[in-house]
Amino acid sequence: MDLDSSIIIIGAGTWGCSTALHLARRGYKNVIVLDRFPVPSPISAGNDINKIVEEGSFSSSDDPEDEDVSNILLDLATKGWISDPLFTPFYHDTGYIVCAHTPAGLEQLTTHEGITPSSTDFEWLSTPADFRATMPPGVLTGSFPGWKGGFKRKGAGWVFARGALVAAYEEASRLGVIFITGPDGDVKSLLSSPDGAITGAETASGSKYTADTTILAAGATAPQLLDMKDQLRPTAWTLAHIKMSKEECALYKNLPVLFNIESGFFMEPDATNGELKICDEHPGYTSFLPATKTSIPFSKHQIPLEAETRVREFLADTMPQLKDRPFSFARICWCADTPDRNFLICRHPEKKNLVLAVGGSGHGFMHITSVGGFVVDEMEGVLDARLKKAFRWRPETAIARDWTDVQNRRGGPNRVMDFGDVGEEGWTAIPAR
Ligand code: FSA
Repeated sequence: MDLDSSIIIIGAGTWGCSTALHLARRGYKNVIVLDRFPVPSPISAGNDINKIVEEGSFSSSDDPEDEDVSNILLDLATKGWISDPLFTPFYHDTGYIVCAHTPAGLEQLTTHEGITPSSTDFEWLSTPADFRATMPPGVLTGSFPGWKGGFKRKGAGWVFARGALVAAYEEASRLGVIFITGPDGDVKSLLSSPDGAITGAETASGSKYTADTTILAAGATAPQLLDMKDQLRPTAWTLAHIKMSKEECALYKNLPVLFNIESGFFMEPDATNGELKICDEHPGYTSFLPATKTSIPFSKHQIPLEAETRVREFLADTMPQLKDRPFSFARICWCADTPDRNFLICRHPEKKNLVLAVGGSGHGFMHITSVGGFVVDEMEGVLDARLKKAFRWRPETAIARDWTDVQNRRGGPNRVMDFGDVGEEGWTAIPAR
């Protein structure tokens, strides 16, 4: 493609910034990114103190044909974290514990995560003492009732997510990409020509931006701009922070990530505010409004009280010394699942000049180093055939979609919840900081 051709990216979140970076690095000179918020957007899932990164083999699907695809994806993402100077400062190879505590959870650990007592890359932890010994004395003081799982000491850990997101944005800007935010970047609709080709986007301020190619990287809000034929389910997860003392931050430095696939996860406190993030794990929350047939994201810097209870239960099992500490911050964090949890990165089959970059499906962030490269490959018509097949437009997989499918997740009530059932009084009331 002509490096002078004009390109609009809708969305300056994780995938929009990654795409901007990859376009700029390949020499595209006429790239504009539109978003309601400046980077890091308060509603981007990537605007987070940390995300889990695992090198090596991770499969989000039970289909062996996909195995290959997850390995290609993982290899490329990992290359970015361990060798791209833009991203290496943010990766902390601290190790990773993946575990469960009920028979069904342990079964899932085996079948889906592939972790068993005989795994070669994970040491098996089978007693509470085994768990407590993975971190310095004084951190894991809990009783770990029924917990079992695997510990990978190297080749996995966490990334400073916001740092990586801002770095991608800054580098893309330095290379000439223009970011337009506020009402002038807040895309309300796609523009099309009479023959149905997409010609750009119109924003809340009434500005019309036209381009040769439009890339839709609007995450969970994409279905509001384009009929996604039920291929995306906007779903939210919940996270809370607690403030740690200076001494605690020192004690908690360089901890491995601890993830119980049916109750939650945490990693070390962040370096800026000394806050520990805890996520309660569950199949997610949708937000189906009575009048619509789809889940519509909204932003909120609070979490349901039931999520607070789950976070505190997780703390009670692992670090009871922290279980009653007030939250200093919380929010819901939106993502969008495709039916098979593979990404959806493809040219639109009917709307010419439109490229889709959506469907992170709960594992999108760790690919910030590489995912934009797939988007540009698809735009240029050179995407690897295996990825092309996995990432294709596939409405046939979403016919009569079961919006309550847990999609290989567990935790909480072990079903997809809906914010409509939470009620106005059912939320935390954490003071804004
Ligand atoms: O396995 C991982 O990389 C953790 S993904 C983090 C998470 O909160 C999931 O636990 C959740 O199920 C959802 O997919 C959103 O992301």
